Amino acid sequence: MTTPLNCRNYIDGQWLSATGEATLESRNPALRSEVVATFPRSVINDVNVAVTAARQAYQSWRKVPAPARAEYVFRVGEILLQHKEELAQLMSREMGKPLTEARGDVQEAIDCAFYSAGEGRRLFGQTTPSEMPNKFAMTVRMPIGVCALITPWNFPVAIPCWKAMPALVCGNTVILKPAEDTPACATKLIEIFAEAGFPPGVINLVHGVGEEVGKALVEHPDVDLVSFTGSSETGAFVGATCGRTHKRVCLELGGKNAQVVMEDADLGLALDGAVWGAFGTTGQRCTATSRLILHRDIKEKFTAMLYERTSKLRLGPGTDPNTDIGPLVNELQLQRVSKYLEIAREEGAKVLIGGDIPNEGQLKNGYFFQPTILDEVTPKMRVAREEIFGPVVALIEVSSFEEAIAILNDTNYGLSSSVYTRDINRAFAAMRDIEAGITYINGPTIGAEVHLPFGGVKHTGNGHREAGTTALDIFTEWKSVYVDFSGSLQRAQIDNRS
Ligand code: UN1
Repeated sequence: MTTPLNCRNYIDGQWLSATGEATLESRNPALRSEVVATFPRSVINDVNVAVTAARQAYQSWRKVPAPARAEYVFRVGEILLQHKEELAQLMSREMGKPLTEARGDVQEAIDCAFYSAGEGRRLFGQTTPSEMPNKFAMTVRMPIGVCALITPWNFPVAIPCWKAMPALVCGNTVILKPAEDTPACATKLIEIFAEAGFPPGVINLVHGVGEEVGKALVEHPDVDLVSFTGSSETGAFVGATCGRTHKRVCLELGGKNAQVVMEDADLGLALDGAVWGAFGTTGQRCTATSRLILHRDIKEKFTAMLYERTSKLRLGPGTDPNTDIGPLVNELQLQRVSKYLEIAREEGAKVLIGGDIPNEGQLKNGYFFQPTILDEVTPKMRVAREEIFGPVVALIEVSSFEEAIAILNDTNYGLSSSVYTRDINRAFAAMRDIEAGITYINGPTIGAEVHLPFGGVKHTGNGHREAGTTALDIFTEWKSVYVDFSGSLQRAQIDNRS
């Protein structure tokens, strides 16, 4: 066992202890006895100090030319590359995902760094003719100000970077409030930002509890923007508070993503996608495949294939290279998933495989849950409607393509979706008719790339899209600029009309 990392806040370019004495700890979810890190339970005063620093820094940061701002972000990407393995190992220990996936998480942050840095030399606005002679019209993007980024534990490096990198390139300053489960990942990440040499106050880190630090940030009058990824319940609070206090708010919330497998699909391919989509990251992705909508002609065969593959998945610590499925992140998640299994049984779903906490050997030391297939699920059951965030997939049988799409859409959420078919007409109809922010054809519901918009419809979000160039729309305001070089007053809509 290694000595726990002693995490501190990073405010105004300095590593600081929090105002209060209280500390919290993160533990290895595969081995509860192992404390990975201790971190401060910050209080409102710490938030206030961070906001003051970020506000102060904003005044000069916004004037640094965007290409120069982007060079800092580029440097973060270069340093991340050097620390990729170390960060992946830490992530695997702190939140449990298998090493290959942890490396992917860091890689997503690296991709985001290089992609966002390129925007420093674009940040395009428009020029457009004026309706008046001798008058010039254009649009420019302006930063918003102080951004509070409240991030989850499931992508503890990638998600803070998705938010922070475009925010910084756009000229904002940032306060990161990371999830309580992954303070060490956040601390190591911010060490890398610090090494990249950002001026003091441009990027800040405040550890603590969501109900305290997160809430204080959301309510703080000097925070201009909140970007939150997490549950729909907390998202509703964040959205309502930001509405009341006139803050810009970007919400990335839950999902109840489905993969459709039609009777004409390549079943081997669909199987690979289903197993990866449902059980990758132990189902703890907002893009995870939570429902498998299967055409009745292939349902029996496909279910047998899925059963067989699922039975071979190896549970274990993420740090073990032989592990397919790591633990859930904490006790609460374990209880939540267990509770949904109770609900599934009460509702009459059939547990084909899994459905329990494993009790063999070392698995008892962590928050493991068996990969689970629920059969005979109907679209109205709670397990077909509510986000479980665990290695549980519900099988729903349909008789036609139209029914498949209708059931896929019959949810409050709309993040990711997938259809396996060889029929090009169906593929295009799916792209048109599915109500989701992301649709995959012949690919699983997980695996978004950083240069495309990421986000969803309905209760999944509030209309914003992270990543891609759409991230710039979150972190900037448009300004329309008119330059009249006629030397006289020209009244629009009046002087050019007889
Ligand atoms: C998330 O679960 O919040 O598309 C993000 C994916 C990853 C990102 C998931 N690139 O599955």
